[in-house]
Parts: sequence; C-alpha cells; structure tokens
Amino acid sequence: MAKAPRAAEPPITNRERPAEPQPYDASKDELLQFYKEMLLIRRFEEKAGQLYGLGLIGGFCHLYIGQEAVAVGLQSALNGDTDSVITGYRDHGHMLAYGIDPKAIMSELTGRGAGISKGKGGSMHMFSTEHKFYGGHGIVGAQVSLGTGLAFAHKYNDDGGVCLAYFGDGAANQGQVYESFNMARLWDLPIIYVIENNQYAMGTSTARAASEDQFYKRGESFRIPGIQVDGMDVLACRGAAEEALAWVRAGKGPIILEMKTYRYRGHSMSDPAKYRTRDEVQNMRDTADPIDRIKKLLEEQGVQEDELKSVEQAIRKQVNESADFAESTPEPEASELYTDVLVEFY
Ligand SMILES: Cc1ncc(C[n+]2csc(CCOP(=O)(O)OP(=O)(O)O)c2C)c(N)n1
Ligand SMILES: [Mg+2]
Repeated sequence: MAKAPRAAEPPITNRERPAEPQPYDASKDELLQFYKEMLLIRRFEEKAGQLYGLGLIGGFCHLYIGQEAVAVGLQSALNGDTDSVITGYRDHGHMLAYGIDPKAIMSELTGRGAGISKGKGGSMHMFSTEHKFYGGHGIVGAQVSLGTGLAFAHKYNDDGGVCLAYFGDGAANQGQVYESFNMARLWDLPIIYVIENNQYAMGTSTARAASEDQFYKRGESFRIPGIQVDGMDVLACRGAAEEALAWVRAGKGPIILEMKTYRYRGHSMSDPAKYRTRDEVQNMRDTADPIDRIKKLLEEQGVQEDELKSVEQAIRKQVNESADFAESTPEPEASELYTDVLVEFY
C-alpha cells in the first residue's frame, strides 16, 4: 500500500530552529591556543607561497590565508575519535588545525615520500584517515556528496560521529549539493554543511554568481536550517560549531553553517587578481583580520608582548624546519607508482 503523504509542515520560520549561537567563552589558554593554530596556518601558507615561487611546489596550490578562523574554530569543537572532516582543494589549514606535523604537509606539497599522501597527492589531495580527515578534493562540490556518504556511514554504523563537510560559495551552486541536502534531511544524517563563503569562486564574486547570496538559507526547501557566522572571528566560529553539533547530535538531522570569510591571496598561485581592487583586500586585512583580533584580546587579558613574540618565533622556526625538511627529504620510490591504486575489473 502506498505510504500516506506526510502532513504539510509549517514554513521553516515557524518550526524549531537552532538557537542563536553565542561567541565561545574561551579561557586565556584556549585563546592562546587558537592564536597559535591560526598563526601556524598563516606562516605555513606564506612559506608555501614562497616555495611555489621558487618552483619547489608544482601543480595547483590554493592558500588559506585570511580564512584561518574557520578551520581552527570549527575543528576545535569536534570529537577527534568519532567525527569526520572532508573539504575541497584549499585544505592545508584544515590539516594543520588537526595538529598534524607541518613537515608531513609541507613535504606533500613538494611531492616527497614523507608527505602525508606519500607525495602522490600534492596540495589538493591530502588525507589522514587516522584523523578521520577524508581529503582534499580537486573536483568542486564532490566533497559534499562524499561527506554525505560519510554521514550515512556514521548513522549506519551508529558510531556517534558527525561529518563536517566544507565547501565554497561557488560549489554551493552545484546540483549535487542539493541532491545531497535532500537525502541528508530525508534520512536525518549527522552532517554539518559548512559553506566557506569567501565571496569569490575563482574570479567570480558571489554578487555575480549567486541568485541567493545568503547561503545559510540554501537548505530551506529541504527543511535544513542554517546559521550565518562571522568567519573572521574564531570565537564566533567555535560558538556556532557548538550549536550545530548540539543540533546534529540530538538527532535533528543536518544543519548548514555559512561562514562569512575572505581570502587575501588569489584563488590559486596563478591568479592575476584582476577582479577586485587592492583596497578591498587591504581593507579586510586592516579591519577584520582573525589573528589580529585574537592578538588584541590576548593583550587585553594581560599577555605580554614578549610572550607573543616568542610564540611568533617558535612558529617561524617550526615552519622553516618543515620547509627545509620538505626540500631535502627524498621523492617517493618509483615502485610507489603502483601502490594505493585501485586495479579491478568490472
Ligand atoms: C567540477 C569542477 N568544476 C570546475 C572546477 C574549476 N574550479 C576550481 S576551483 C573553482 C571555484 C570554486 O570556488 P568556491 O567553491 O567558492 O571555493 P574557493 O576556491 O573560494 O575556496 C572552480 C570553478 C573544478 N575544479 N571542478
Ligand atoms: Mg569561494
């Protein structure tokens, strides 16, 4: 017998919605930790840009500079034993936010055997299944449906995990995103869809490409609620993560977080940057920088200039060491060409 159609639900505005997230109330130690993690990403990416310029990194390379608060704030709220993460090609920061050794990431960029994907993936294809980090994907939007699959696995295996699936404002216009939304809500999968709205998809601004540029609303016709978050504020990011995780862990199904952020550098290392003015970028750096913001808070809490300087020095040292290592460690053996490759007949 055919199933009776479900009763019409009231418009989404009248249904239960997640509470307005509060900025995370971080202790001084936590603030310092956020600062260190964001600064490590910033300095790591600057160094990667230099190595790229020197020809030591080949292929594509997309830097995360400006967006650091998103990965650091969100991932700090995860349960490392159960929750999974998946993202696109702008993935170095998400890996560093796990505390993965920068040497393993930098040597992946230089294509060396000690790299986290044995030097065979490069910038866009980093994985650490040990950390439940499932890439690093070069196909725009692919991570959204793959992430939905990860969430399905969490539910099927009843392992208590939640998937955090990051994608960009450009990817948010893809069809597979909405097929994924439909299934995720139909089955109430444990997934947080994180739209990193950095306002551009390559050289195209959201104003030119998005009919609905309030991306947190993109789930409405699937009855998926969304929250818009200041992605330049690590405390707002962490606060939103807490709220979203509570929603999903309570079995209420998927949720969308739109992180309003900005990338300071080009789309990739080969971006002529003709689609925005220098002033626009400088203004964001001057007024909204996520690292400066936390530095100011630390100073207000009485952390001395000396201490912040020594943090900076230690991070520079760590990044330089990772670059030296990445330049000197050997390339993968030729025999590695035949490993990690799926060869089957269908
Ligand atoms: C299916 C597919 N189409 C097009 C591309 C080329 N491409 C790479 S990145 C990109 C823009 C994506 O922008 P967005 O989703 O906003 O992410 P961001 O780069 O800003 O992080 C495009 C069109 C691709 N890699 N895959
Ligand atoms: Mg974008």
